[in-house]
Amino acid sequence: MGLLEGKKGIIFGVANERSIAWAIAQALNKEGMELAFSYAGEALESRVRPLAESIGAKLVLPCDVTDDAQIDAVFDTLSKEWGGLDALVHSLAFAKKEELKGEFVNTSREGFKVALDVSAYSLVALARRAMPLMEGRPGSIITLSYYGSEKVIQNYNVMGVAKAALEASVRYLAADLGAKNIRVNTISAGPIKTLAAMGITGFKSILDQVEAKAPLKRNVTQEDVAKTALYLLSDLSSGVTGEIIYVDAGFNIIGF
Ligand code: NAD
Ligand code: IMJ
Repeated sequence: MGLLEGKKGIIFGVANERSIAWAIAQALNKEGMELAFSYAGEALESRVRPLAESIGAKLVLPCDVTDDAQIDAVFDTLSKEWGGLDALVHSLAFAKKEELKGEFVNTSREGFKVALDVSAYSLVALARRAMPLMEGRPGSIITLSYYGSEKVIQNYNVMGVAKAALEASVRYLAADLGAKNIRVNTISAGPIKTLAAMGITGFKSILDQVEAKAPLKRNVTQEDVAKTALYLLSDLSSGVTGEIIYVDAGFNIIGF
């Protein structure tokens, strides 16, 4: 019997087969969890639906996280179809392309607002709706962060500030939701070649530096991240909440 047999989870953030969220979905499904998926915008439905169907998922729902009505609709459907929820995966981020180059000091007011809204506030919005469905299950919520929240990384700019807000939100949410036996944690992943890393100036050089400096002398894969997600979303991590777990081949512990 799988670790997650009889449990139900929703995955936000699959764009294609390279998405970290897709690797997490496969790992959860392998352990018996029934999954629902959301997609951001019609263009992505044709990518997400076949992936979801390949693992027998029936609920594939539209959800742009900047739209409260779409978020409400997702949780209404979950409430009607499932009547409860055990796991939520928040694996999404967005900043305008022009904000991810040049100097952070030039971040526009609108660029700051968009990055923080999509990449950080969305976790709060989703957690609040998940709460009544998870109450007494116990529940587990995870999100994905990056080291640029704590150290300055070239071109990451306003996304670094958004990830800092995301990580702080995880701690405040963990404090609020703990009494309901809902845990909230972050995985801080090393760089991985996904859609969110495409066209980023200097990305290859960052991968090379991780390989050279990280204790494990390699980069991490989506599967490395998915295995830690499985731990955080299962009873194996029953005593862990409000944490940042690094899946970065150890890169963050190295000074110079
Ligand atoms: P990805 O492009 O596959 O996933 C990003 C997802 O964000 C996409 O599915 C996209 O549809 C979604 N998204 C963007 N705007 C949205 C909106 N308004 N509403 C709903 N969804 C929206 O890339 P990924 O690398 O799998 O990224 C997943 C998460 O992992 C992100 O939070 C990212 O910051 C984080 N992360 C990535 C890396 C990396 O190097 N790839 C490293 C550490 C953390
Ligand atoms: C993204 C930008 C700059 C440097 C970066 C990254 N490094 C890494 C990433 C070093 C690892 C990937 N990452 C951790 C992200 O969180 C990416 C978020 C992202 C990516 C894009 C690209 C396309 C776009 N907007 C984006 N918004 C957020 O238009």
